Amino acid sequence: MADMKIVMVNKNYSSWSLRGWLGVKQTGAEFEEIIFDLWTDEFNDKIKRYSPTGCVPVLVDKDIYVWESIAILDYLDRKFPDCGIWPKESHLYAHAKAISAEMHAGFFALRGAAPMNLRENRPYMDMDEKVKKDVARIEEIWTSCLESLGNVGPFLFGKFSGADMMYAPVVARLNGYGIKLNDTCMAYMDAVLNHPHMKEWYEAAAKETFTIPEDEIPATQMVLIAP
Ligand SMILES: N[C@@H](CCC(=O)N[C@@H](CS)C(=O)NCC(=O)O)C(=O)O
Repeated sequence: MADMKIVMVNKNYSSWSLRGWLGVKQTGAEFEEIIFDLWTDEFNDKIKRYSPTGCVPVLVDKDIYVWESIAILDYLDRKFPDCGIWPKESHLYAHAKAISAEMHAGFFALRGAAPMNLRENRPYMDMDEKVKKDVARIEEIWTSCLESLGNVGPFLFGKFSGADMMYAPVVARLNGYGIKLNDTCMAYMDAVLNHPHMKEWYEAAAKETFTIPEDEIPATQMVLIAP
């Protein structure tokens, strides 16, 4: 039996689960997936065994429990220092952690207006000012990493890192809602969507049948309006 387990909810919808899973996957170590259907009685009954917050993802490494996606990435980087979750150079590490913290603690307008739903691709509708502001900041973050930090791409810090893991669900949202960015960012989104771990996640999501009605906005009614 694998020492590490990652507790998650449905791959189609769970942006936070995706971040933790990409981290554990990058280690190359064996791990087990425990997946619940979000907000079902079973989830509500069992999640507290793993998570003091009642939220996923949670990484269980024997008797160590790590909740919060960014803490999971830090824990894995410390346990597997060669797997490259965070860049080693101090200035790149600082930049990667800062933009990841921005994602972890922000972009509420985009998150609220455009729930992750990997099975659906919707036509672009419209964005209100708050969503536009979030998208503009994301474009600025990605462009500055890809063009000004001197890396060779295709990812934010060269190789696929914790920063890409934190932004991978954003890539999925922008792609799914048809939101276009500059050419540099579009090429970056393409690289993320074609990363083998992302493809594996998308394939698994496509096989899920559980639905969350709130995240199944009919395309005809969809307007990106911030909460
Ligand atoms: N800040 C947390 C967010 C975790 C989160 O909100 N997870 C959602 C699933 S995507 C969840 O567990 N929701 C359950 C609930 O709110 O009851 C992290 O980074 O891990």
